[in-house]
Amino acid sequence: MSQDGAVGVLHMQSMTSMLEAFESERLLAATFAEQLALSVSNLKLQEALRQQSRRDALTGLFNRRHLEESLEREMRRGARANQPVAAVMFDLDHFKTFNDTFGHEAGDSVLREIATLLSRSVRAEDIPCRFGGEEFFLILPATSLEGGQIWAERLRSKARELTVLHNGKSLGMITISVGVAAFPLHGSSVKEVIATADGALYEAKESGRDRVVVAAKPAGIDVTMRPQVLA
Ligand code: GH3
Ligand code: MG
Ligand code: MG
Repeated sequence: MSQDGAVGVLHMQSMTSMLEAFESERLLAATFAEQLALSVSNLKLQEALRQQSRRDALTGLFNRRHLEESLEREMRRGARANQPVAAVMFDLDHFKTFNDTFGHEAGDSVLREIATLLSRSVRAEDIPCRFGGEEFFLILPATSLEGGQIWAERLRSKARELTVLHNGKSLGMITISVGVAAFPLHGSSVKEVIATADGALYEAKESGRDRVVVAAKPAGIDVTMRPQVLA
C-alpha cells in the first residue's frame, strides 16, 4: 500500500511448515512489501513530475527542455530517413509596450491566444513550444527550409488577424517576427540549428519586425552527403 491506496500485489510462499520460521518470514515479507510499495509510488510520482516539467504552465505548450530533447530526436530521425527538419522561432513584437499599455494580465491573455493559434495551426507530428517569455519555437519534422518558410508566413498573417479581447476590449493588432532554419542545412547539432533560427529572428527584428527571415543557405554544402547528428 502507498498513500494513494494499493500499488500492487506481492505473493510469497513459505517453503517451511514450521510455524515459528513462517512468522519471521511473514514479517520480512511485510517489510519488503512496504519498501517496494514506497519505491513504486516514488517512481510514479517521478513520472508525473517529469510529465509536468515538459509543459509550460501559462500556455500548456512544451517547454524549452522538451524542445531541445525533441529537436535532437527529430534530427536523428531525419538523418536516418534522409529527411530535413524545419525550425521556426518567433517573438512577439514590442510586447513590452503592450504589457505597459494594457497590463501584464492582458499580456498573458495574448500569450495564451498565440499558443492556441500555434497549436491549432500544426500537424500532429509537429512540436510547438514556448521557448521562454514571449518567444516561441516550432519543430516541423520532414519539412524543408522552404516548407518552414511557407508555414512561417502563414502564421505571421494569422497572428495579424487575431483579435484578443481582455475585459471585453480588443487589444489591437499583434505582429510577430520570425526566423526560419533547417536541419541539416544549418548545422548538425541542436545548438547550431537553434542559434541559426535565432539569428534569422534577430535579422527580422533589425530589418523592421512583422516579417519572416529565412537563414541564408551556407555555401559549399554537399547535399548528396548523408546528414549526421552531432551531440
Ligand atoms: P521586440 O519587438 O524587440 O521583441 O520588443 P519587445 O518589447 O517584445 O522585447 P523585450 O525583450 O524588450 O520585452 C519582452 C517583454 O515580454 C518584456 C516582458 O515583460 C514580457 N514578457 C515576458 N514573459 C511574459 C509573460 O509571461 N507574461 C507577460 N504578460 N509578459 C511577458
Ligand atoms: Mg518581443
Ligand atoms: Mg523576446
